[in-house]
Amino acid sequence: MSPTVAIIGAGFGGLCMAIQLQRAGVDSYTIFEAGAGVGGTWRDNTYPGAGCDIPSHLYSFSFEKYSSWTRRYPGQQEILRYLEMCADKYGLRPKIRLNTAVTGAAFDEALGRWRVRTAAGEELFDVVVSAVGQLSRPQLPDIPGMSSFLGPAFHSARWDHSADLTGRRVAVIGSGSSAAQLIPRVAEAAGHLDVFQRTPNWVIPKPDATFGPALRTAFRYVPFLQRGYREWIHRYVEATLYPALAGGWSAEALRRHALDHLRAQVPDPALRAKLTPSYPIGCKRVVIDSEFYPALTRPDVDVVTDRITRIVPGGVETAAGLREADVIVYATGFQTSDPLAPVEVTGRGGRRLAEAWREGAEAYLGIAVPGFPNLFLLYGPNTNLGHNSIIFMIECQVRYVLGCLAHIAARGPMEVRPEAMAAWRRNLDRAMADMVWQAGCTSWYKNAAGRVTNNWPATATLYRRITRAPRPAAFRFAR
Ligand code: N01
Repeated sequence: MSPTVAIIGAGFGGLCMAIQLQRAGVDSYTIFEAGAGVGGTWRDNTYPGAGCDIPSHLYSFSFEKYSSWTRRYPGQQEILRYLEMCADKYGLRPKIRLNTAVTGAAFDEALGRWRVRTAAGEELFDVVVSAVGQLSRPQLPDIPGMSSFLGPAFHSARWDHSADLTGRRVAVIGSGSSAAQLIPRVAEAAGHLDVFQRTPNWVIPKPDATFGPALRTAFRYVPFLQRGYREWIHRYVEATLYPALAGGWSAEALRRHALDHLRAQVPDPALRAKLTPSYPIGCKRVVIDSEFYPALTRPDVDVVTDRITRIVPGGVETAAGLREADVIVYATGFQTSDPLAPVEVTGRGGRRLAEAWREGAEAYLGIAVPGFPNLFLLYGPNTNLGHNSIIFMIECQVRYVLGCLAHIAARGPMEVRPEAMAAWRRNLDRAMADMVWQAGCTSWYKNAAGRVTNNWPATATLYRRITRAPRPAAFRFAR
């Protein structure tokens, strides 16, 4: 009999897991989704200009080609439509419990099963698959006086669409990927925009283009065109972008590309100086956008680099004085060091996952954690990419979990051995030593202790190879 599976989250990861179970003829699963719809991050991030800086054909499932992409880089609504189409096409809807947050998951050693807790009570499952993502919990900053602000103030991932920005003075705090996407749209609407930049980011152009009807028809009907195009982009980023992050030959080329982009788009040398990063390119996530710099050169936009001291009822106070604002947007990123934190996960011996991860989140292959049998993580620790599509990694992980389910069906609960975890950690540390993320910058890739707990330090192609199938020697089985 197939193991029963609780999937937490109905974003890309959870839907991928469910689709592949469905395709394998397994329907003994339930998807628990805290929100009111499918789509995860693409349901939550509705800020103006939200979209993906990875090409559409790469940022989608390899097994579910889509001829309807209207542009090279998809917008948020288009990605959400794609995910909704997938949920419908594979008949997942009846298996998804919306508005149902998992609050706890405890491994019952006597039963060899997980007790999954929601507001409705407790249910037993053989397996838990976490698909909560790494960027699902907004991080508001800790600036004194935030609650005193009189106007609308919200996080980029919780956009308040009732706030009218037309002609208003808007403050955007933060200048990462989300800020870069929303600033051009906010600048168009606002009377004046202050962008509070603490650290400049490296920015490279996004060569976006629409796919006209002829090209879309070709994608639909020409055999292997989509597959070939996708494979070409995959190989291109693996061969050029990845080496740039690993201290390779292309780092300097990428840096020059970014500086050329800055020079071409920002004529004012004083503004250019403000926007020029002082850390190696790739240390923080590179922003891929062609509209960000032009927005910053507008006469009604200021880039403010003075330190923010507090928020006051009428605006943002900096070390250089008050900047008045009617609306504040916090584009300040996400809580990323323990993505499963809202769920109290308890493994063998009553050990809490938060406790096991006290020094930093880690998992064998980013998927399995010693002491937590039959718990599998999608987009888990050290599987984020700085150069390729996370959907590729998720598909590798789902394939691996399917392999684990076959073992569990035959041999009962499986748990990764601490020795396998230790060997994995050593390999990871060795590979990480070459990566640019370690260089002198802060980023969401690292935890508070400065350890890179989010990123994968090798190519996505290598990850696919090592996750092809579970190695039984790395696990302990119940029988
Ligand atoms: O968040 P971030 P994001 N005072 O953490 C600043 C993915 N993504 O939402 O750099 C002042 O990158 C902070 O400053 P600093 C992508 O992987 C993908 O923009 O810490 N400023 C920084 O500028 C991305 O990396 C797409 O000095 C404060 C900003 O806020 C990830 O999501 C699109 C502050 C936070 O930047 C997160 O991006 C969008 C404070 N107290 C996002 N606290 C795609 O296209 C923070 N900041 C796929």
